[in-house]
Amino acid sequence: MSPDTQQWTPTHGQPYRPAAYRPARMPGQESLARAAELRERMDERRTVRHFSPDPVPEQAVRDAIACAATAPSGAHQQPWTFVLVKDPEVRQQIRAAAEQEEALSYDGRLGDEWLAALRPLGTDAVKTHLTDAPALIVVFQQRYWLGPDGAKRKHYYVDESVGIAVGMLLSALHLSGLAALIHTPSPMRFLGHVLSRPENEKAFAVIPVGYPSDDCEVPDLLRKSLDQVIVEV
Ligand code: IYR
Repeated sequence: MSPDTQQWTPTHGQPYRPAAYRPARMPGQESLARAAELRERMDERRTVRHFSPDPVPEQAVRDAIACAATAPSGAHQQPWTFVLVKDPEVRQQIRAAAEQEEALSYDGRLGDEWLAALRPLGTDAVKTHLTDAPALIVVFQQRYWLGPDGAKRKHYYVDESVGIAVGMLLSALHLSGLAALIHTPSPMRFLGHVLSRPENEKAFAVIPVGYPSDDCEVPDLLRKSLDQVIVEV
């Protein structure tokens, strides 16, 4: 097969073999009960900014990443890399670089409108969560892949694919009893340098993972009600 037609897939561009898919159908009553329970459990998820340094069960974090990696993706290209950072020195390096960027952002780079939007949440340029939390998951998007001939091959719907995967990651972490935060220092280019990622990867978010600190507080947010978010036709 010529490099032009070669694909990144294990099938080298050939169609996947069809596989029978016949999951047992869940009785309606059970669906209702599970959906209601899940709704309640997900409503308990909160973004946490104050972490305990206590260690977390590492395999639970890897399993959550494995859940995220089951996400659907454009052309099933799975355009994601999850870097699990445990090393305290690397977390310190990430914090120092993030705080440098965030200081510029909060000092005016964000602009008045953006700063006003953030004010109710009380965030600032100090990012203690990056060193307090025992683990960080740095999510990278693979904007393209490099074929065997070194040429760039496009990935499709990368933002959507990685966004869905991160949503699944947050759900998996929460349902495994772990707290997390989506942190998006901007610009994020330093993450690729600190973590020595290849040039086809672009940082998407930093996700500290751990337990809330003993004195953790979260804003007493209100969520939109169901009828504010659903339109049924
Ligand atoms: N990236 C900055 C600013 C920030 C932006 C949004 I939109 C938020 O919802 C929260 C923070 C930071 O991480 O502080």
